[in-house]
Amino acid sequence: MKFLHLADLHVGKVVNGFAMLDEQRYIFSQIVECVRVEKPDAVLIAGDVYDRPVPGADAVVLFDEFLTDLAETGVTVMLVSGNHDSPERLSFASRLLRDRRLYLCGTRSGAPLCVPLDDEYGDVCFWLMPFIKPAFLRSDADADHLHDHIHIESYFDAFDAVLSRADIDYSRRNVLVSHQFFISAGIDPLRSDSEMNPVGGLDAIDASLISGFDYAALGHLHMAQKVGKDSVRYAGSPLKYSFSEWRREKTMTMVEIRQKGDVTITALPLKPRHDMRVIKGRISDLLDESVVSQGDRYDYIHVILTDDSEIIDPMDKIRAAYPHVMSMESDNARSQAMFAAAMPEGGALAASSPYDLFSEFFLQFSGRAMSDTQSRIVRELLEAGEVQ
Ligand SMILES: [Mn+2]
Repeated sequence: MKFLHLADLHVGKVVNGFAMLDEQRYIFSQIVECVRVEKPDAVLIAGDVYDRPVPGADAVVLFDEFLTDLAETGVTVMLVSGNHDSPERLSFASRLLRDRRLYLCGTRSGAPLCVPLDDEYGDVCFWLMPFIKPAFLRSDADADHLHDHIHIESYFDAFDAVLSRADIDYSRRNVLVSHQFFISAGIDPLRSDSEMNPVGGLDAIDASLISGFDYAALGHLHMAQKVGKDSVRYAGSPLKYSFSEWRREKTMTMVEIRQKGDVTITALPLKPRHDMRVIKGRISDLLDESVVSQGDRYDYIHVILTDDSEIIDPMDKIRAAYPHVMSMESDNARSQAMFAAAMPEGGALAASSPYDLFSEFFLQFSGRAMSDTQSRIVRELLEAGEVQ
């Protein structure tokens, strides 16, 4: 059984004002070509298909083209919703499309959906688990399982409750497709700035919960990585969506499971049409044609200018040489002095209460102060020890 693991497509994403749609179209055609050549049995897409719950029309058109191209190769496609997706919209026509070997699993009802595929060694069961959070289960109208809800406080509880409804025979071969924040005890995950970060990591689920699967095809973290063991993996996004990833290469993950316990994992390179990179130096050097021509001038660029003197309209000048320049900062004697002046004294920070720190954070993040209700909730959570 051979399958391609993808995640975090974020179709329709706009990065620093630049629509990524053409980049996505380019990378999707590379993925389809890989499916034609490698002939996997299935393509798994582990959530965050779209960047927004209500994607733009052009994003829907592009994803429709991608699914159609994949279906034409004869491959089975399975996908689950991520935290960016609307579960209901993603499930549109899902029951009809199962006949076409397309499994769109946006919403959850009861146990996770099992899609069995067989090969010469028997069945592999693919368990499709859409993104869940504790509140989804607390509001669950599914009265049969009401006794579960009383104890559902954390993401771990919620995931555990749903998984325990599945009748999984771990002596056979099982693959999980899921979009959650899994962590392995004692190991810091690689995070990208383009992920949505709830404060404090309350969404983390210990990966021991899913260690019984022969492979866990995960979505949520945008950098490809394993979680503890090799067979529990994030595929990562197929494109770089923030400069925090600029030095890393993007891949898609091909997995082959033969007999139970015999798993091969291969990272296949993805080559973007235009890369994302950081350039640093004096503006006269960066604009020199011999420097510009060393790379693709249409790459998405973050510029760090080191000039000490004032430059008039630096962004316009940079853009003339690098049309896709996204952002700019200065790293010179002046900016270093300003940074030092803006840092609070160590003592001032230590003396602030957690509530004061949070309200300052909220103000900076949202541009307004907390409402009375919001500040009451935060105080209650802090007093209850839920947030530290
Ligand atoms: Mn994502």
